[in-house]
Amino acid sequence: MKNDISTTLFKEAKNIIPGGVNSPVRAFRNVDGDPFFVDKAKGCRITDVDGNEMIDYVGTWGPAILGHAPESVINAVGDAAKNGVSFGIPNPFEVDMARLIVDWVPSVEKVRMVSSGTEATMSAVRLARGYTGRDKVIKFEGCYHGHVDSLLVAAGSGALTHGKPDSAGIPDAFAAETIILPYNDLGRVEEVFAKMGEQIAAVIVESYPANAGLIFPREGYLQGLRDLTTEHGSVFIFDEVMTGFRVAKGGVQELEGITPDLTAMGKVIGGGLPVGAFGGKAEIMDYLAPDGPVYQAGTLSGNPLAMAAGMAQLREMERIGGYAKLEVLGARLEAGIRGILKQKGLPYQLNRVGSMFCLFFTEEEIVNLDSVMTADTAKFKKFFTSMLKQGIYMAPSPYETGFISAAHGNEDIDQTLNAMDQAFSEI
Ligand code: HOZ
Repeated sequence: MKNDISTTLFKEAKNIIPGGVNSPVRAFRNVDGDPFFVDKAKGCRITDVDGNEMIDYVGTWGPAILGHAPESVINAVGDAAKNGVSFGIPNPFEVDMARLIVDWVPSVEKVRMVSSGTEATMSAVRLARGYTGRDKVIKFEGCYHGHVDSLLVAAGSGALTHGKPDSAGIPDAFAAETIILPYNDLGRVEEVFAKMGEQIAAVIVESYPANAGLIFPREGYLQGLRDLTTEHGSVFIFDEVMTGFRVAKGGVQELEGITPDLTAMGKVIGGGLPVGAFGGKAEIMDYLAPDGPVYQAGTLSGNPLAMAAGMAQLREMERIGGYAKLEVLGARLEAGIRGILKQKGLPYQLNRVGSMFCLFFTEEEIVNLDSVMTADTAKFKKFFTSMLKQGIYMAPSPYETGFISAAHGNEDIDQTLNAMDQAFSEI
């Protein structure tokens, strides 16, 4: 792989941008390398500034469900831009988007738009505290809810990748309001509620944790959390920033038949532009200003370009039967990987739902962060490096989830499987 231009850019970037990147997950430190710089991306392929073309499974960390630069999104953004790029005044796109979210996401009766997934979870937690008049929040080890102060403890994603699950800069007093529990252990949650249930404002959980690999809930776990929060008057918050509009139109809550009180959304809903949203029961959402006492705001919230991009992406997914297509592609990739692992006698774990997947270099069943941490990171590094050399871009961390887009085709999946066959032989 040629990398002269990327190397020069990264050298300059390191002098003027901390670590040379605008988000730590983009750094290649965990895979002993330097990031490449992208020139352009179309469909499932990206081309870097040195002319290397790759099949992409990062998909801008989730939003690119139709692949890169889909015509429908480009046209919608272009059309909207002609009428103005930002108003700070209500615009009709916001109402269309709110209507779509309320229609698609089973638990959402009212919704407010924000500009990122972090803002969505942060606002949902504040609202839960304002609504209940309580301070404590339960979160789970390895779950990542964006870089919200009180949630940046025992966090996943880049915080875990770079060895900082408990970030510096979070006052002890903030962290003390967050109760950290292992994922998939309902007994521990019951104990905490029995001891201090009247202090717990909310339980926040990634609907399927996807920032420490991809972990699935045990049978009854999510319903158990739902029942406990109802019993104790706490707000149950589903973080569907990764899974919302990705695993199904209505996210995990549709697949699992769980009704959270509040849902945080982002990624796919913005069509690649900066968007988040949080919504839920009208009774709780009405605690927001200007109707209620909980303040929450944003200059760019409901931005017309972001709304147009998101609407166009979601409507196009509907038009092409995107979710069914992604399931077929995901199943092909899964069957191929399982076939290779079996043939080579490798005991690794693979988790997949629809177009989301993660491979764990361990023989332990993946149920929580402890089991994720048994994976062999040296093997992951070799695997990642081999795949990249063969023109397949996976996230540069063993703790991130892969994404297939509707622009991937059978040939792309098969090319990926051939590369995996080779990579597994090299590690
Ligand atoms: N939430 C993203 C996937 N884990 C990470 C995006 C970022 O931190 O830049």
